[in-house]
Amino acid sequence: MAFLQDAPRLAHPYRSDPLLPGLLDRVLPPERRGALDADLNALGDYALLAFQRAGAGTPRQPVLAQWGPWGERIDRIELTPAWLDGPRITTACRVLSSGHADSEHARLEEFARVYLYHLASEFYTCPLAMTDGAATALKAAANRELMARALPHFLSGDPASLWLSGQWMTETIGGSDVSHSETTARRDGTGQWRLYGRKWFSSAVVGEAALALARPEGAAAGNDALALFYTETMDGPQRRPELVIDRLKDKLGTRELPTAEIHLQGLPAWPVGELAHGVRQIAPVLNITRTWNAVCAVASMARAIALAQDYARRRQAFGRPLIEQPLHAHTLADMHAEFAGAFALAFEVAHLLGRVEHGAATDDEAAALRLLTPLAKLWTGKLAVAICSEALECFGGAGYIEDTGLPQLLRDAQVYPIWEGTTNVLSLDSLRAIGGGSLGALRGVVANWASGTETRHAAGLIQDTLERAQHFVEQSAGTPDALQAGARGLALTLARCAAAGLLARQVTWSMRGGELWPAAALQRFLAHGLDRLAAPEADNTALLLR
Ligand code: MFK
Repeated sequence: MAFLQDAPRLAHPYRSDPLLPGLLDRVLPPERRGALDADLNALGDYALLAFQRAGAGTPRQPVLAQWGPWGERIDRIELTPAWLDGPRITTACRVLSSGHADSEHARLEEFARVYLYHLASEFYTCPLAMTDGAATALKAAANRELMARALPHFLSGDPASLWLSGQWMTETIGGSDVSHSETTARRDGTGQWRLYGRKWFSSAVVGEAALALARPEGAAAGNDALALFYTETMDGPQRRPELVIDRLKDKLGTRELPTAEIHLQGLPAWPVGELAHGVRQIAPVLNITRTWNAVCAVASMARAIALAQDYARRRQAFGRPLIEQPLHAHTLADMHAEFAGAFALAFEVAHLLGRVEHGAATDDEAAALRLLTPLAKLWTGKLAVAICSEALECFGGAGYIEDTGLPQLLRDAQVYPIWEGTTNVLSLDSLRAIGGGSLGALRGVVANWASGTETRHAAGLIQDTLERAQHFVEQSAGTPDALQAGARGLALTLARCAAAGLLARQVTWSMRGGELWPAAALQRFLAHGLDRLAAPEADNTALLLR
């Protein structure tokens, strides 16, 4: 019998996770920590089941049926099994509702669930993220009527009454720049607002509600005049006829997620707040979904590394297992160190979000969160692609073969740096936050994380790098183009400094338990460098873009 290679096996994603249980043990009060275990174990079990199911069957994709047998318009989407499981798993394990519980730890507990559920859910987490964002935006707008109507559904504990919400911003004319949006809102004879237009990327078209940007009829041009509307898509069991699904997108990855192009032909809608400044009103959705994006990106990294490491123990080459080959082991360790930093940053943002929402954070922490959110999103998005790509390489040719399931990790990861704002748009959002005074707050918060006596060297490096970042901002203040050109380098530098500060805090925490990995992760992370600043004097862009 010819040699047959063992496939990589997945250990229990919760009980075997190298980072999550330890973080929760450290930061949650014992009674909350204990109460969380049942849901996290169940989500880990489900993730294992989904992994086995994916290995055993042919991948399925959603299918849009636009017409019924007698010629009627139906726009029905057949979903994959994981998507059909979605409402039951979400409600049984309180994936969404836990984040809105009355505790400063609620968001951390929510995102621990998201981390475990994400890959098994086949990106059902995407509409969950938007639903979470919509719930948060309705609360921020203090729109009591819409809150009373929608929140019991968005945060439902019953799969039969769970509603998903979309977030309809992007149009053919723009996704990053929404100022020329063409969707209009008009009142009908009864005074009811109705939406008319075309939305170009709708990832929750199977949902029952949506938040949509539209220009009230007669309003001025430009972004300030856009308003935010809440709308519902169903009339009992039927999709409303004023919502037409044109087609599903043919995407590089996230293929189980039915992303649609839609037309709105008079869909009834209600203003969320004032009939202007819709971008400001939808900003809470953006910040929530960007946090989901960061946590889901680290979930992809965790899966890629877990499989690559398991395989390295099973695969022999040149006389010994890959894990004993120094260069291969070194490569895996590099991946681990970056992942540890990314995990720490994504979960700190999640925890801080809950602490800010419940008034348990300092003013500096609240201001830092505004900056840390885009930083976490943009850095983890890029890193997920790099780590998934490196992980595929760890399997050699097998990593490039579809039915191993491995290429999907990379195809899916490519979405993280794109949706919810590209790396460059998020870098510009970081400048927006810095313009609001967040950098000083971030520096204070990071210095506090790295203030342990065992991490003085790291603290010094972080502080020097942050000093250079601040200098870059001050030096470029009078030249907006130079500031913008350097925004990505600045953002990556700040993200790495924040992650290093959190790894330093982990070293301090580990002193009592005698754990050695945090110091190793910090050392390796620092060796990869913190500074990604672009030197303005070295800018030769114009010469290259001839
Ligand atoms: C599995 C993981 C889950 C992920 C879910 C994935 C869902 C996928 C589907 C999508 O991709 S949906 C499309 C997502 N689209 C975006 O993320 C849009 C990307 N573009 C931006 O983010 C632009 O920066 C933006 C549209 C916000 C620019 O709009 P404007 O109107 O030119 O911005 P402007 O004038 O600077 O800001 C307007 C107001 O919003 C300002 O407040 P004020 O009116 O009080 O001055 C800003 O401060 C505020 N603002 C903007 N971004 C903010 C924010 N406030 C807080 N946080 C932010 N991030």
